[in-house]
Amino acid sequence: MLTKENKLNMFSTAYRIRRLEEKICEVYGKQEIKTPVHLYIGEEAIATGVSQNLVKEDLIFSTHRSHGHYLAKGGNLKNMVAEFYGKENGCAGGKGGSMHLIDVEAGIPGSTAIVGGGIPIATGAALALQLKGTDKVAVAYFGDGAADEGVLQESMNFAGLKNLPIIFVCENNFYATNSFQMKRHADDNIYKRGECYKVPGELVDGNDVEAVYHTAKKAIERARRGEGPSLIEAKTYRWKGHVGPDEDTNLGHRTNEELEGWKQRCPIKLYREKLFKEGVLDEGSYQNLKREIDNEVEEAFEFAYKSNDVPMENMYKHLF
Ligand SMILES: Cc1ncc(C[n+]2csc(CCOP(=O)(O)OP(=O)(O)O)c2C)c(N)n1
Ligand SMILES: [Mg+2]
Repeated sequence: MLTKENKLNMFSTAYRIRRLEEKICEVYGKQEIKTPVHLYIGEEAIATGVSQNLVKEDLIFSTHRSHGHYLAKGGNLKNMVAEFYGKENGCAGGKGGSMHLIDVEAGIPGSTAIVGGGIPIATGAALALQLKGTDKVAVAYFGDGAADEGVLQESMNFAGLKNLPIIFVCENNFYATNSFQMKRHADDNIYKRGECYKVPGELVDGNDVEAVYHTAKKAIERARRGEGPSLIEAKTYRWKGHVGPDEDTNLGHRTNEELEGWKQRCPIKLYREKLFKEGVLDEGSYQNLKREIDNEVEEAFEFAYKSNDVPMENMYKHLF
């Protein structure tokens, strides 16, 4: 049963991710942030619902589209924004940028921009968690494009073989850069692809925070009990272009109508309406919560802007 506190926490998380990225869009044109940004706007329900089931010691492995995963897992907001600005106190020392967020304390050992690259790393981490005898789990986030990579099959096979505590979470937003899912996939069945490796799968509405929460809960509890891996396919939609703050319906691979249809199903709007109906939120508490998070985001950008650049003597540190 979700408590009022759980629900408010999830709403705050989803709204914080949204606000962070809206702010990125507002300032990106100033050219102060040089890192490419792959925005998660429209997909916030997934990281939010999954992470509500996780504790600090659980590990998540993310992708090029990592802001939501990082924030939902409890990654430090100020150090994240400082990373966007390439500052010394950025979470990756100012040298990783938006695609390489890391907060070891929060259970975010790293993210990788190599499509599918995080999947085998998460699988290895799950093996480590198992060998240590913990009840902690690893989560591998990846896109429908990464589902095309052979390493997903290899990793699911290994996870099934070893009964690993891992949850493979495919965020199916129907596009890999500009390429539509059904121009790449023989069948619309990502969630079934683990069946032959003893990795049961479930399909979920990736715009419904609580649906994601409940689906992830089942998979995560199963993994904690030592019953092995699961695959979740969450269908959703990204509002912005593949990379950067602008929309991309002018490029010809997807239509304005399609985008507008999904905007009607905004995960945050849907959840806000549900919580208003249930009496968990009212106009006053909603405005207060928004104000608090807006301020938090403003402060993080101010902190980042005022922080020091990476000093020259550190430029070649951590290079191999
Ligand atoms: C191995 C590899 N191939 C190609 C790329 C270039 N690339 C970056 S993101 C991306 C599309 C990924 O699509 P998907 O997995 O669906 O994630 P989404 O961007 O939709 O969240 C591609 C092809 C890459 N980074 N790594
Ligand atoms: Mg995709």
